[in-house]
Amino acid sequence: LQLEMDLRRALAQQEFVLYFQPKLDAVSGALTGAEALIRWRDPRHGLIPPNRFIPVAEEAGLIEPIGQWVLSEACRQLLRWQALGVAGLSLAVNVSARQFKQADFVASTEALVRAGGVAPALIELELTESMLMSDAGQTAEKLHELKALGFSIAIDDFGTGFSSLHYLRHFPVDVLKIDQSFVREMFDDAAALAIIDAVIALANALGMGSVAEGVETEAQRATLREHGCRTVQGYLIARPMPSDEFVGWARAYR
Ligand code: G
Ligand code: G
Ligand code: MN
Ligand code: NA
Repeated sequence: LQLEMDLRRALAQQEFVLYFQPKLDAVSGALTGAEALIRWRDPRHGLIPPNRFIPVAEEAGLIEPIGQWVLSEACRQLLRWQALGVAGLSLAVNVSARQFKQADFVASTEALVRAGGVAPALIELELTESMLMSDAGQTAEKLHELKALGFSIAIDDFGTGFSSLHYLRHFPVDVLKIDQSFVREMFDDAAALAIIDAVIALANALGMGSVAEGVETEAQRATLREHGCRTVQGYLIARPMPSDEFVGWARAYR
């Protein structure tokens, strides 16, 4: 309850901040985009990671306003980057299950991005498998509406939820994000590498993009590239960082 009150205050006092982690084209190495990851700068406890407060925010009904803040702030930062010469990037934003379930999710997302002055094509919405599996009818409709508006749809942590390959045929998915647990174990567990291989093949065959997360070593990156993975993200390239640091990083990288 204390945490819930603190979260309300955090929202009111603008204590949330977005960090950004770069995503690279696995073949050319070009910087193609970033993932926005929320943190809470608590005046007493310092920087708090999302795993510690997103579940509470969901329980407390605070995830909608937080999700809306994330989208607005993501748009604001993307425009800033463009003004600072770091242009042509797409920005991935994590969406929580409860946020996506809201009846007005599509309308409110469109309104926020429009108000933010950003083309929906530059925003990639990261959804999880479990979100897509519950209430498949509603989900399909929402995804098609988001697609029609120009948003890009990624399935986050792919392979860790209750997947049905069925939905890959019926939902307009653009990108599969290979969960970092597979990447972490790719050289220790033959099954992990086999699954990575299968997911990349699936994405390529269906005309979808593939992102490997949690890439920490050159060996992982090289193997992912050899297996046809399109995009890489992880500490090897850079840790998630505040916006200004991201701009500096992007300039130095180019
Ligand atoms: O950044 P970090 O690795 O600590 O993120 C941990 C988890 O928090 C990840 O599952 C990530 O998807 C989630 N997360 C990060 N930022 C956001 C956000 O803005 N909204 C939601 N709903 N989840 C987020
Ligand atoms: O669930 P989601 O994919 O949104 O969560 C991404 C999380 O993974 C973030 O909390 C981010 O900080 C973390 N992360 C990003 N790159 C790496 C990495 O290379 N290694 C590890 N261990 N975690 C990472
Ligand atoms: Mn994510
Ligand atoms: Na993930």
